This record gives sequence, structure tokens and C-alpha cells, in this order.
Amino acid sequence: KLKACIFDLDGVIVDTAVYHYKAWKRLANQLGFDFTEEQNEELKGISRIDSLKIILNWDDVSKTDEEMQELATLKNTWYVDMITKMTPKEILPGAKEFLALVKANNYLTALGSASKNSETILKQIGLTHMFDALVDGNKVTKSKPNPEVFLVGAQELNVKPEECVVFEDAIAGVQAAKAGKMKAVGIGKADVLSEADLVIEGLFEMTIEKMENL
Ligand code: B16
Ligand code: MG
Repeated sequence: KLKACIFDLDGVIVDTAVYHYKAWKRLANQLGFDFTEEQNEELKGISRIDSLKIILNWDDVSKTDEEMQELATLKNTWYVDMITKMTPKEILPGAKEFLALVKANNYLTALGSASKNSETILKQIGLTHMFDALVDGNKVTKSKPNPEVFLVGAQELNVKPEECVVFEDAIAGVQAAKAGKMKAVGIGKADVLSEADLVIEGLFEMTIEKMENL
């Protein structure tokens, strides 16, 4: 029986992908190249440094580890400038309501995000108190599709992986949930997230019944 819900942050609770895109684009432009919004899809759920490696790879640019750290830090400065202006209005439709619903039905909740900025974002949108455990890029080292971030979430909630359902918008995140032997609800397009047990457009479509029938 399911006991806990683990939520990804970017793309599930809020849409920070637009801010990531703006900041990465600015960095790419500064280096003399560009990339499309479609390419940006590949960066969803991927850690900061791995995202940078992918971007540099698109244009065959090679940088030393030290240069990459500097570039990633610069991008993050621009990104943080944008997310510190976020407000609760940016919570995606149905997210707050569904969190309240699962809590009212005695499910445990955890955040399972690759972001090292998750605390700032949750604070800005006023949802920190809705989570029984917070696991993000500061606590784990292995990027999705590795299940580490979700397994640590289950551990912090004191439940078994089989008792968890993960809500994810990224292919890598759905794969991470499945690799961790958890149920996965994909948020987005069914053809893209075909490995999920169920795909919905947003948390506004989710019900306790759908969750219990996974
Ligand atoms: P940061 P999620 C992920 O968040 C984003 O989808 C991904 O685009 C980003 O690179 C990653 O967080 C790291 O974010 O630079 O803030 O540490 O979808 O796992 O909540
Ligand atoms: Mg995401």
C-alpha cells in the first residue's frame, strides 16, 4: 500500500525551467553560441554541472574543470536573481491543492529535486511547510536517472521504496523512480514519459483514487 508521495520541484510544483533556460541561454550567448527551447528539454532534472557539460558539448566547446565551475556559478547567480523574485502565484495549477489533499489523507510527503536552490524556491512560493522531508541536490551526489534522490526521500520518511509514488516531469526523473522500484506519475506528455505508470498534464488532474489504483 502506498504511504508516501515524493514530488519533483521544477516542472511539477513550479515552472522554473523558464528561468533555467534564460540563464543558460545568457551564458551560451556570452560564449558565442545559442540553443533552442527544444534542446532545453534535455536539461530537465539534470544537475547544474551536468547541464553545463551537455550545453558545452552541443557546440564542441571544451573547458577545464575549474572554468566549468566558474561558468556554472555565473549561471547560478543570474538564476538566483530571478528565483528570488518568485511569488506564490507561480505555483503550478493544482499543486498546492493536491499537496493539501494527500496530507489530509495521511500520506507522507517529500521533495525529491536535483536543484541546490530548492529551499529558496519553496520559501518564495510559501510551500516549505507542506513537506515532511526535503531532499535536493545538496544532499545527494548522483544525478537522476540514478534513484538516489528518491531513495533518500523514502529513507527520511521511514517508508519502503515500494510504498512511494513519485511525481516527475522529466524523463530522467521517471526513470529514477522506476529504478528505485517506486510508482511514477509523469507530468507532461504521454509519448515523452512513456515509462511512467500514469501520465497527467498537471497535478490539477490528480486524485487520491487515481493514486491508489496505480
Ligand atoms: P540548480 P528538479 C532540476 O530540478 C532542474 O530540472 C534542472 O534543470 C536543474 O539543472 C537542476 O534542478 C539543478 O538545479 O542549478 O538549482 O541546482 O526538476 O529536479 O526539481
Ligand atoms: Mg523536474
